[in-house]
Amino acid sequence: MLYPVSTSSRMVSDLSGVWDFRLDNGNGFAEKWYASPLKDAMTMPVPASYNDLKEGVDFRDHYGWVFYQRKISIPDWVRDHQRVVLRCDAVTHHARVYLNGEQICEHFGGFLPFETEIGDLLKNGDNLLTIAVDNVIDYTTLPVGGQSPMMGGGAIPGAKKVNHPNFDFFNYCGITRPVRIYTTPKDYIADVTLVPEVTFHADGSADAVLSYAVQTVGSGTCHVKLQDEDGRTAAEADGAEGTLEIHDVHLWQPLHSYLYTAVVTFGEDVYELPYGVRTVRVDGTRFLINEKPFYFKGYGKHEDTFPNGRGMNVPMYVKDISLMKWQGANSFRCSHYPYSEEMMRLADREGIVVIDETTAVGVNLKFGGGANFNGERVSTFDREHGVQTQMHHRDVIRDLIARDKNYACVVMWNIANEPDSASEGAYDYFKPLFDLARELDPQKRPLTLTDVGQGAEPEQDVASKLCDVICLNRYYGWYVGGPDIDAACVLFREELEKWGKFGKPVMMTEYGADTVAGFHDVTPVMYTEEYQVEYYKKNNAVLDSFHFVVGEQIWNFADFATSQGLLRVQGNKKGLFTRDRRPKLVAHYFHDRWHAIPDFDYQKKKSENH
Ligand code: BDP
Repeated sequence: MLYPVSTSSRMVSDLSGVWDFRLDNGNGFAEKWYASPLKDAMTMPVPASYNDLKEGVDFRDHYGWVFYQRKISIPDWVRDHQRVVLRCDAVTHHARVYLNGEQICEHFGGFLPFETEIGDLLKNGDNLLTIAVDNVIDYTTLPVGGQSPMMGGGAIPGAKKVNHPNFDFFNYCGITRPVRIYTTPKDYIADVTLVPEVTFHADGSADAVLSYAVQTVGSGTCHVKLQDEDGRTAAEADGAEGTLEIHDVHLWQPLHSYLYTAVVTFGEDVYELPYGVRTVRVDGTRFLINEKPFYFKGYGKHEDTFPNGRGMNVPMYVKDISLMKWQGANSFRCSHYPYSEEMMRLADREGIVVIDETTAVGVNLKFGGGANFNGERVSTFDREHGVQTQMHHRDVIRDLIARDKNYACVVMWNIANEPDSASEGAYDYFKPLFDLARELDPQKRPLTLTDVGQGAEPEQDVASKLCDVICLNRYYGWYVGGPDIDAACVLFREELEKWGKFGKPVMMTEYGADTVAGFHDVTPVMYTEEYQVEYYKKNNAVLDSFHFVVGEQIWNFADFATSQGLLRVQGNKKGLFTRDRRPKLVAHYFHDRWHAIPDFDYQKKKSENH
């Protein structure tokens, strides 16, 4: 799906601003709140999660539907000549959209865009747009909601109805990313796909052939021109499919971005797509970007700021990438859901390498006793009682790849975070999903799932069979063995040795320790800033001794909000930075470490040292 841009043939009208808002009291649909102006409406900004924007626990933890509303109008002359599309970038988790009281579309899943044509439905003058949003998560949704609290013990009699996330981040919801109206000519470009093939020469130069496909609707002729950053034409071709040959191509490199612009025309329609040329593949235990062995230095992140919640926060995206560069990082993972398109475009532009992730978090009913608490033992993939997410999981993979397939920054797809990957039924659940992703990605990027282990042998874990890169989330010295980090690291080393036997690259996609900023001790005790430094020094010493380890992404870039529980001190405190981006002691440790680790060839250096 194309990101909406203004060009000489297309207009974008952003509906960001203050909308009318009301929490459902159970009667919203029966009383047709979507059909007339909301009574007693509150104010609510779009885009943003609503949870932290008004006071009180009942508001923050509201369970169920809410209604957003505003007026929209489009000039007649635009509607006469152009196609008019309403696009929602993300509505968490389930949306019903109404125009003048009629439902015009519905969407499941809170982190990917959807759109619908409204040109023929609009009246002259004002039109009433209502978006009803449901935040309920359960065994059929991604992310998965449990039947009892994951973090805080069992539900008690009389407890009020709330969501029980089977994941460790606050269930922020609402219209979290922009809602826009955009126009195109009636005959239009529906999609553009570019796939690079690069020939590398001994002198360091390279030539590229880009295969392109333009999906169109209506009639017209198609032309594609590739401009370099100075606006010069690097290649051009006619037709809806073909190739573009770039002699002496300027490659997109980690931290050295270079974006061409593909200017696609079809009849009257013009679409412009920024596009970086690079290759990515796995070769034995190496992860190659532009044929050079890359070492991931970076983070698992969250879209989480105050008071936006998970709402788009472009200044913070820019700040975060600036902090990453300060620290010597080169990558992050979109844990645990697709990030906003603004962030993806920024990462492309800043040269930050991204592991792109689906919303499949919590596909694991074993967590902390988790959803099968209270004596109930349900296996995750039990056909009758377990999760019922596979169909939706397919949709998410399809829509994620459709949205992000052209980004150079995306080098790997993560199919799920910490699923119950060693249990019965896991292979039957995941094999078709991996097959689907391999089929749909035009660039055939590597695939992974971030693995939680739970004591199973690697052979029993579908990660060893299906993943191109073994990605491990491990907490040796925190959940496992803390505070005896040394003893825990012996186990860590033994486990890594086992994963190394598969001849695949291995990387850490999570490791960390909760640390409350300002807690200090000469003796590094748990939760102090000193402990976090010790934890990482010792874990990193283990990583540095294995040549097949291709990266370290720490957990987490910054402290973040989550469900309440005995292990969570006003949020998850594993950040290298606080929630407002102040560095903890460990941020300086990683600054020094990562500036000393090259982006490429670190594995070779490690082999030489051992
Ligand atoms: C992992 C999860 C992550 C959590 C983290 C933690 O992938 O979402 O926040 O552990 O416990 O299990 O901090």
